[in-house]
Amino acid sequence: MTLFEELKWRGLIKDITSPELEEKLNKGGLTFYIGTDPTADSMHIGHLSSFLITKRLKDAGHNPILLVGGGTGLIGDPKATCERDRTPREVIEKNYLGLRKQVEDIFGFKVVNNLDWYKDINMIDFLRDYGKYFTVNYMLDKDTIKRRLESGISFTEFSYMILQALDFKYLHENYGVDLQVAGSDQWGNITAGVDLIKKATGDTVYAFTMPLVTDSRGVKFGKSEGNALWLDKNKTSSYELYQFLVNVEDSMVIDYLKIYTFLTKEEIEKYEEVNKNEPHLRLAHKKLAEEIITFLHGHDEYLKAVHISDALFKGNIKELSHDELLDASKSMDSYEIDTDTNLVDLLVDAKISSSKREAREFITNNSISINGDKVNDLDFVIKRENAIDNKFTIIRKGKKKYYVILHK
Ligand code: 629
Repeated sequence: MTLFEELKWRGLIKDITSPELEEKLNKGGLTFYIGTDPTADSMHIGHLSSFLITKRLKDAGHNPILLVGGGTGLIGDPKATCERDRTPREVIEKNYLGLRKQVEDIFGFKVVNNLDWYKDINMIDFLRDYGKYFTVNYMLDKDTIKRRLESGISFTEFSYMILQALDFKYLHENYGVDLQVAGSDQWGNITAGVDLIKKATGDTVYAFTMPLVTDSRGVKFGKSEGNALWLDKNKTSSYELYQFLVNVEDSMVIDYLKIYTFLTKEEIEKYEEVNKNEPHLRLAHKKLAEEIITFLHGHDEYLKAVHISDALFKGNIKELSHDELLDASKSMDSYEIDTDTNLVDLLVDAKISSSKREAREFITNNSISINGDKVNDLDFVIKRENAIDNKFTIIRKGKKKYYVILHK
């Protein structure tokens, strides 16, 4: 398979600016970039599918540049729905530093900051030297802008595409960038750059976008969880990531192996076979988790996530270290208490049981464990002095359900 055929097979090509791009991608040697704005100090799982393309293209002989938008982050890429709040400069700067470090740590490729070339452009020069290349009609015709005319869009966010176009031109002229890649939501911003470069320099540059990754109901990958799945393991532990990944839909797991791993076509087809014949083994799911967690945080983090998962499955929380318990507790429903509390009352207050009668039933038939020990005493009291680290008590109900009680 050529690189382009492989990207197609993996479902990683949505739109391309020109058919010539296929041959150029297969030949290698293109300098390309992908950008992200510092809307937070970490990327989340939704960024991963598109950012992994940098390694795929690098491995195929292309030259990656990663951009973190210290400048565009101050303006805000218009969302389809509504105007963004204006984030304070110091927050953008903090996010920029966190994001830049993460991007360098995970991918190790050259990182540039578009504030470096924006900060020297004054407004008159910007309007004269760049504004002139964009007609308002052209800008109004972009899908994201069209969608926002109803709810209203500020001149600030309306101008954003000019900045991203300016980036592409700057990187083309100063770093020889001939290709920009991104997720499908970026098509308007990217083509603005392709058109600007054609108009201003006569050069032809290229772009392709990747599809938005969703589950079978069209919900963005990772968004079905209550909280975001961050690529920073201090925000989302490897165990939380593991839990999410081993529980993705059977019907989607092979597509995710194509999108999120570097397994070969032959390897993935083997997992497809196993997933069809023995789905209960969840080997494809575990491999997805192993590949993503190992890529992001190293194999030891994956092994730690498996160890936590196995211990909780067997109910042996005593074998977990303090850190492992902390990680595990982040995936559990939690409930706070500020005094020592009778177990029956707590089970009802924390909605672990629907009534005192049910709570008593659970306790009497040995369905409740406290910090790994079975408890069948109806007068049992949950006390801070017996809590792990004086801070939390882990309650297990039946075989699989865990709750963490936080002692305030
Ligand atoms: C200046 C800024 C550039 C090029 C790109 C950018 C950022 C771009 C954007 N991207 C999204 C983001 O920052 O907003 N305007 O969160 C995000 N991107 C990765 C993928 C994406 C996209 O970081 O392209 O589709 C998510 O997968 O939404 O010169």
